[in-house]
Amino acid sequence: MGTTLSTSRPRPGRPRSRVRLVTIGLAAAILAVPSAVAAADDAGAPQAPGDSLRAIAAREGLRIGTAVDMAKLGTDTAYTSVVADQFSVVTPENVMKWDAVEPTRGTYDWQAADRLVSFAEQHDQLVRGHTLMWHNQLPGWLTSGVADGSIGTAELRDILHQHVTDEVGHFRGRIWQWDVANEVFANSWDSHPLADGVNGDDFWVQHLGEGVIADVFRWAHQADPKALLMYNDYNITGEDGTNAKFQAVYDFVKRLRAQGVPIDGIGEQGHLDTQYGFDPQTFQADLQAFGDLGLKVAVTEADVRTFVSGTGADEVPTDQLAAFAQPYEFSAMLTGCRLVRQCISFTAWGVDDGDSWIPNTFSGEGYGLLYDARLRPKQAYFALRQDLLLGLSAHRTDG
Ligand code: 9MR
Repeated sequence: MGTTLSTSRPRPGRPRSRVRLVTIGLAAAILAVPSAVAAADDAGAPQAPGDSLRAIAAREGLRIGTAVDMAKLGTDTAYTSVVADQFSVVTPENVMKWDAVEPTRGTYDWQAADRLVSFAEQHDQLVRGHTLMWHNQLPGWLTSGVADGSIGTAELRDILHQHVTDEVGHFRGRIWQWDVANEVFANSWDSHPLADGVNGDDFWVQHLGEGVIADVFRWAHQADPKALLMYNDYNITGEDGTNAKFQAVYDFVKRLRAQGVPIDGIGEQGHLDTQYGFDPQTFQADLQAFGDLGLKVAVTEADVRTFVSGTGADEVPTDQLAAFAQPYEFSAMLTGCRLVRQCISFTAWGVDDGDSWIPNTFSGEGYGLLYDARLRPKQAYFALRQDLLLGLSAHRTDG
């Protein structure tokens, strides 16, 4: 299982002298690197500003990420600068999904995805590949073929195998983490959970049986033995208030590991909503439990939504306290990740509130991300930056 591209994180409790050096180094970096994308270091790679999220987090070996909208990257200059300056790992929000890469059967379109991977390489960023087996955003030719019976079970399995082999193979050596299987476990509201908690109504499970979950990991591993292979889902760190989904995923991946299935990590998506409770202790404990299985963990799609009035950059939380809950929950998720040594990256699901899936899915809600629609950093952004800085200066009274 792959480790070449992975970062290893220091355990909490670093030697004092190193912390002091790091703090001084950071101060120097903040003064020395005023602007980002335009500046280039000796190796030719553009440098991020010293006070950016990515620069501060790099000092503790953590990658900070964002989902990227390829309709904006490279065309919207301000957006592109934020992606380059602030983040050290990127996830394609949509362009690696099956409907995007193979809209017509047998004809691949890698253009947008290739462009993101090249951008990442030019900006010293890693890439989270998203996603290989998911019930959503499947090409029409596939879903209609299954629905009308022209694609039978054996052929469907071959098609999935080919898809995983071709996509992972296409990007071989250039993807840090792959979200291999996405959202196959049942939530409390799903109607047909299987005995082990897998969602019996999931498209792939329904048609190919739950054994396919282990198979996609095996196929992905064959195609790129060095990529970190992740299972990615939401509500798997107690957000549903019961921890039942966590337990099901935990038991399942423990069995997969015991069977030698090449799964390297768990992606906790981190889609929170201020109207529901959030328990940072459970969040951290669940991430730690996955880590203790020998898995890496990552927060892969963080956002914290709330009810809003106004639109665009004038969007404000309707409940004044939600304006505090939003940065708090972001901060608590980052802290939970940082306290778990196996947590290798923390990714927000988009850059700004003007470009988020939230308002399209949850009527009346928004305000979920780190930047507003005019790309001004919000309190959540500053909270994360303060948290990261505090980590560097935590021992400053020592000397
Ligand atoms: O953010 C994505 C949005 O643009 C798409 O329309 C949507 C389609 O299902 O998928 C969104 O991303 C999802 C991600 O791929 C998997 N986890 C949930 C995310 C939000 O729906």
